[in-house]
Amino acid sequence: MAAYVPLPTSATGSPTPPNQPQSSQAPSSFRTSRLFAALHARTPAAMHPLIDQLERLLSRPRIARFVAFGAGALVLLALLGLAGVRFPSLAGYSGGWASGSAGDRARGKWGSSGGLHSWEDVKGNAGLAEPVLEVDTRTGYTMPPEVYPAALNPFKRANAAFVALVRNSEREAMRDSMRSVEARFNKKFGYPWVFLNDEPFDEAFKLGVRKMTRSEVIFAQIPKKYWGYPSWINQTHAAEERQKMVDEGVIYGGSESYRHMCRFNSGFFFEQEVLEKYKWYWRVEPGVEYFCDIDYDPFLFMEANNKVYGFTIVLYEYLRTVETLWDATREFARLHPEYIDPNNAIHFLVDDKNKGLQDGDWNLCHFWSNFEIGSLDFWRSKEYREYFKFLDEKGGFFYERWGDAPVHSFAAALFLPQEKIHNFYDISYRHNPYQTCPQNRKLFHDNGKCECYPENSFDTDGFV
Ligand SMILES: Nc1nc2c(ncn2[C@@H]2O[C@H](COP(=O)(O)OP(=O)(O)O)[C@@H](O)[C@H]2O)c(=O)[nH]1
Ligand SMILES: [Mg+2]
Repeated sequence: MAAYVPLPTSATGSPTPPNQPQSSQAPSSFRTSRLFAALHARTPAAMHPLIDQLERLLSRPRIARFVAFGAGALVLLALLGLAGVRFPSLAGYSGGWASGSAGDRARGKWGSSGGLHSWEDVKGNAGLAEPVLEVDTRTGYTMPPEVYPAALNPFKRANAAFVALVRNSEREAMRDSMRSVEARFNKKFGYPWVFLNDEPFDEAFKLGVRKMTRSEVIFAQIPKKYWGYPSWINQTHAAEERQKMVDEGVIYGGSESYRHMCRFNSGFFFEQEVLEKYKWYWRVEPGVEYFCDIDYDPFLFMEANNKVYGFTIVLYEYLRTVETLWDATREFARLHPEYIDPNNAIHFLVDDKNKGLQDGDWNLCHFWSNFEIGSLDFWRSKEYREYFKFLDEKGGFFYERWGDAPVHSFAAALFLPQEKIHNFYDISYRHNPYQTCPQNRKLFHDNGKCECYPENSFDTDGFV
């Protein structure tokens, strides 16, 4: 049992502790023996044999060197940490903040491609900043910072807006759409909302939709010239044709306002003064729903990939409503063959691979235009304006019930090279009665990104 030895006040002149093996390592042994003497002094007697054992071990030169090296490495790591050098976390997420792409850094610890977002990460708080606490002068509480994702999103935004043509009576359905869009996407990006209406928006509508977003909200009434019968339309004939459709049970067959709406969406929405400053739009209708988180900016995607028109759902048109639209389009193409892109998407419209626009039958396929992400400049182009004017003069918006969906689809499929049209397969979208849901479980479902069933997707269900 080692006897009590008082702690030396300096290295020189201090007594030699007992049990100190005399070896060539005298200086370091001497330092360790002082340490062990101190340990003896501060620990209960029951622990002393253990301490002695440790001391004997450390007195062996190889073990001493090993321990010294380990301790040195630990001190170095601690110093680097203090200097602000960050190491990738060992907690299991990939793409630490100190390395990887800009996207990896922006996604931070939540954006791991491996999908390991464990609470352990949070407990570890690796790489996270100390919150700036501020006293709320109203309540007196010290508040952690508010986290509004759009304000933290460091990336540039596109010149874009949501556009919704909507009636006052659709307020609640519009609010539902906004809730979904905001939660899945816009909370992180903060794009403005533009609401259009042929009538003045009432206060309840304005208040109701403003409550659904922190983004800018703009309301505009559509001037009368965009929502009414043009001079060349024979309204008696139009009424007779509507009546026929009513008798045949055609959906919206008797509706005048539906026809004004389709004509407006075909030819005029992109001309509205409130939209002049924007380059991109995302169309949102009341009552639609999104089921997947949209974590990237689709507008920037469109820009980066040179896209012009984006869709989610393709379906067949109701032939009775568009009986002469295909022929009118062919006639326009004969007048302006220079507007038809050589690499167009004609085989989206014509099944027979040996036939083209002039000799092929339209398969009735069209992009369902209640969802669109697109370039406003495409609709503002000379080709499209002339095409719309040509169609408008035919009168089919009123004598039949031409929809903006087939009109937009023909223009996109014929005037654009097909690679400028994009299927947003990753944007899970519902407009009654159809919806899409991405199929890849690993990318979209096993990681909490989507809330839909891949088997309940229009792509796989087919059209009935
Ligand atoms: N302001 C206004 N919006 C309309 C009118 N009719 C339809 N809409 C809007 O136009 C879009 C398409 O109409 P909707 O009734 O959804 O047609 P569906 O999707 O073809 O069944 C929706 O955004 C409607 O809110 C109208 O008379 N006035
Ligand atoms: Mg609709």
